[in-house]
Amino acid sequence: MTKNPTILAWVKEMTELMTPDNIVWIDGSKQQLDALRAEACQSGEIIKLNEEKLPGCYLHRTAENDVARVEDRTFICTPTKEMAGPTNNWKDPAEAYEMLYSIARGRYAGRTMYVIPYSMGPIGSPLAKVGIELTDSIYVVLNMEIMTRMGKAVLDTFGDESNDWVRGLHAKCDIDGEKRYICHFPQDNTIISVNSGYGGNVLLGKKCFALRIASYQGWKEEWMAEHMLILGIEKPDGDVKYVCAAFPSACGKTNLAMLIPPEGYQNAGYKVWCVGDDISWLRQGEDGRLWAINPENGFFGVAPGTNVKSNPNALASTMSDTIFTNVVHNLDDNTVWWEGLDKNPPTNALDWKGNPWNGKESDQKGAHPNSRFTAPARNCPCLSSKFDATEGVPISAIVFGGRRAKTAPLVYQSFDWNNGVFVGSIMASETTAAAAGAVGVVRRDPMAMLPFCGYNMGDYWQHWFNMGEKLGDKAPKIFNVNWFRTDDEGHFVWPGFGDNMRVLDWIIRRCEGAVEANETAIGYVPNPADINLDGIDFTEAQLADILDVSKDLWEAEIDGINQFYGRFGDKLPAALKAQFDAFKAKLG
Ligand code: GTP
Ligand code: SPV
Ligand code: MN
Repeated sequence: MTKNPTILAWVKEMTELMTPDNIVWIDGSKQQLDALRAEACQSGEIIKLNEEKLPGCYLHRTAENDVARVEDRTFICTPTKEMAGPTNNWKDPAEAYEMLYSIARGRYAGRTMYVIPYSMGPIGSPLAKVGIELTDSIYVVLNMEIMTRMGKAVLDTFGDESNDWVRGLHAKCDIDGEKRYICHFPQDNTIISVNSGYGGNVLLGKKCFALRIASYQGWKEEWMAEHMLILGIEKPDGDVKYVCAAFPSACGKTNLAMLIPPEGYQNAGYKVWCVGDDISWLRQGEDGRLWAINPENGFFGVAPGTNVKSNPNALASTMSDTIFTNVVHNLDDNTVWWEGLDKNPPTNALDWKGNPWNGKESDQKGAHPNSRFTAPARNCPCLSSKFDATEGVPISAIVFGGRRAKTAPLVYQSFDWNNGVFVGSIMASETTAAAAGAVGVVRRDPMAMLPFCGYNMGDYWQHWFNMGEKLGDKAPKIFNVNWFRTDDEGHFVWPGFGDNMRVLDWIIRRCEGAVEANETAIGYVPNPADINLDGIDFTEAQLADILDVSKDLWEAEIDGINQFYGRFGDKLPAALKAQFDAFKAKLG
């Protein structure tokens, strides 16, 4: 399928290492994929769902010990530990290769090696990049087909000259949690993943390439790879403003990206368009502005909580050609279910582990909290007409956010770009089920990139400052949001979901200089009267409450920020320290 000597040489080397019985190059044809689906159904790897209700859809169950990303087993393998920085696990590259090869050697024996050429970003876009993933999992092939542009067309466009492509080796081995490693070699454009079959650990185009390797590439090549959704807000006059937003895993990116505006906004002629729900690649355009593409081609979304009210567009996206992972299998009509889909759980069903489950009687959850759907972007009813645009879309605002029961107000705007970098750097959020480990613990997660930055985060922050300098007065405005403030009983105060449009509206008006705001120590906070509350049962007093900036709570952050920054030693950018000092002074 290719004559590119660098690709052929690596595939040959890996073939000798892994000793597969067969080699199949994925050309992306329907015929080839249909045959693979049939084979995976036959082996039980996937289950064909009700063709009338869910055409082209399948169910897959991972091993019980393999249901989320494993941050403690994820490594950045750079020549020195300092290059990976204090927030990454590090291994010496030579030692890592030796360890990984000893785990993986010969492990394709008796199996087929699938060679998947894929493009992150529209094929041939100047912002796109190519990868090759080797895998012994048909589930991975079928997911990559949804999540990326893949197959022969990628190699045809890539040609025979370039060596600028990312090598990805995945082997299921024994799904042994003790020997599970997700390793990145930024200097070699290489990713190796062993002993997992779960999403973010094995769909190597996603977090491994499009964030960990790409963030390093972006640093070297003056662009940015970020854990950000991209959406377009169309105003009644037809003008569309694009916003990127970085929230940690399972903190609302997919939901915001596919938001349906409240009725009042719809009647006035507002629309929201989805460009991406998880990852943005951003580059300065010829006009000096920051432009973004979504490198992905599908959505690997959190299933629980997705329903006709919370996210009808996401639900619609899963109605055909979708792979469901670790959800409930409804045996009555061969469909799927998850907590929060509706109030009518199936009674004759299998839970995510494949055990008999009666949703009316069981006190156990049927779907895993990190169960997911893999749905093609083309299915999304609000997909932006710019989804395939090779130049991307121009970004007006960047929004950071996380899960904070207290402290962070519903929304605030940074004083300027550099202050926005500070705002992103001190982000903190309660952990979720998207990664193995405790849930609900507040941790620092700068720019929602803590688990995804492929180099020293001190250098990463400096890169943000440098980008801001390049962008000058064309830089997007930077905001922070928090949908997750709780009352004394622990209930979310803000209705969220579609009503987040009210906050986006304020953000856009701020970008246009159309509305005043209150200056506080942390940034500009809205006057409650400037957030449109028409049509919801939510008072200005309630709003004032979640817009409150408490001096005590923010003072309580200082120690944590100090400690966190202290870990970076002299890698902490001077500009960030200056921002921190200014913040403390303003807080008084
Ligand atoms: P990843 O795919 O892991 O990166 O997650 P994500 O950031 O795309 O999160 P997603 O949109 O899938 O939302 C995760 C969870 O947050 C779901 O259970 C949602 O129901 C919930 N959620 C999303 N938006 C809101 C909101 O505005 N308010 C509240 N209270 N919950 C929300
Ligand atoms: C996340 O955890 O941020 C995800 C899911 O988007 S995974 O692909 O597993 O990383
Ligand atoms: Mn994500």
